[in-house]
Order: sequence, then C-alpha cells, then structure tokens
Amino acid sequence: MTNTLYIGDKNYSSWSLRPWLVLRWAGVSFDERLIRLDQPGYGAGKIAEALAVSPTGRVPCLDADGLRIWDSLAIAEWAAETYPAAQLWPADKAKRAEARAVTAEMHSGFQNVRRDLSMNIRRRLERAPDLPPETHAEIARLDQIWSGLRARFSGEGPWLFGARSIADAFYAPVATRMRSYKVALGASASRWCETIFADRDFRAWEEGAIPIAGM
Ligand SMILES: N[C@@H](CCC(=O)N[C@@H](CS)C(=O)NCC(=O)O)C(=O)O
Repeated sequence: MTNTLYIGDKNYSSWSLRPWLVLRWAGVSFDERLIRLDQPGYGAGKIAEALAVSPTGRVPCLDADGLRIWDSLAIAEWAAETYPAAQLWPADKAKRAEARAVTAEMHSGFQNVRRDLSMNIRRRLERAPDLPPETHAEIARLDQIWSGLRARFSGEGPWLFGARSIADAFYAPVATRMRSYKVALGASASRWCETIFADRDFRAWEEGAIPIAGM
C-alpha cells in the first residue's frame, strides 16, 4: 500500500499535525508532501497546488493507494479502521464514544482560540496576550476537558484517556498554542501538555517546524 499525506507547513498547519501524528502512532508508513501555505489563494481554499490534490483546496489530504481522504478526522477514522491493532480509539465502547465526542468538539469548535491563538509552534511570547471573554471561556473549557479526563484516567497512563488515542492527536496543536502564548493552565492540564511535548513523534514534527518571515 502506498500512502501519501499532503500537509501544510509544520510550524503553522494545525490540521496537518493531527492526522500526521495519528498515522505515526499507528505505525503506518507514508510519504509526506509539503504544500507551502504562503501562496496565492491561501484562506480561500484556492492554492493551486492544494487544489491539485484535495477537492477542498485544503490540507491535510491523504492518498491511500488512490483513495483520497481530505479531512483530518476522516483520515484518523480511516487509520483506526485500517489498523485496528494500533487501538487508536479506546477499546471500551463508552470510553470510545466519549473520546469521539471530545475529538469532534475540537474538530468543529474552539473558533475563538483558533482566531486569537493561531498555531505557531516555534513562537514563545513573554506574557499572555489580552484576550476577549469568549476566548477565555474556550480556554477554561479546554482546561476542564484535559484536567477532567486526567483525573479519571491517570491510573491507566499519561494520555487523555489513559492510553494514547486520536483525542490526544486532535488536541496536540492546542497544547502548542498554550505554550506559545503563555496561557496559564491548571497543573494536570499542563502535565498532559508536557506528555505531548515529550512524545517522540510530536518532537519529530516539531523539528521540521520552520517559521516563515511575515507569517
Ligand atoms: N476541516 C479540515 C480543515 C483543513 C484546513 O483548514 N487546512 C488549512 C491548513 S491548516 C488549509 O489548507 N488552508 C488553506 C486555505 O484555507 O486556503 C480538516 O479537518 O482537515
């Protein structure tokens, strides 16, 4: 099977980081092709190079032996179905439903965090920026999700649901945003962020994160 994952710049493309981690965690071999995001058409799904591989003109997009999958969550679900031994979702049905709900909440929400704290892996602010109440409310919700899950599952491992799952991959870019913008979190939420930052595959992605002047 030949897999090619089209991704955006590693310093900025939060959507690309998610399935890239999932595929690495599942032990799937894949080629990666970078599509630079600082090109005409960015923001409108009109980068020509992206449109040539993805019907939305957005990345990530996976080509799995000719099958195109152009959404981060759809790629993660494909990996979970194709590589069941990797246990990308929790084995327990109730836990799995919750992990899916938490992942979907990330996939479709947190618009204010996305707007005000865009991913820039290498960035480090000295102090947190002033943020509007709606962004603070989303940060409080993130802390609640992370610390709540850690309180329940810490006996089973250091990840959100104990064992590493797709939920961790979906929140990994948000952990980097909290670090970049010096956002204060509770102790157990911070510890989960450290688990992400110490992950071998996350570090491999981070090594490839190159800031682009003016972005
Ligand atoms: N819902 C999509 C979102 C993908 C997305 O917005 N990707 C950004 C890069 S992080 C992109 O390709 N932007 C190009 C553009 O907006 O023109 C997913 O989950 O994969």
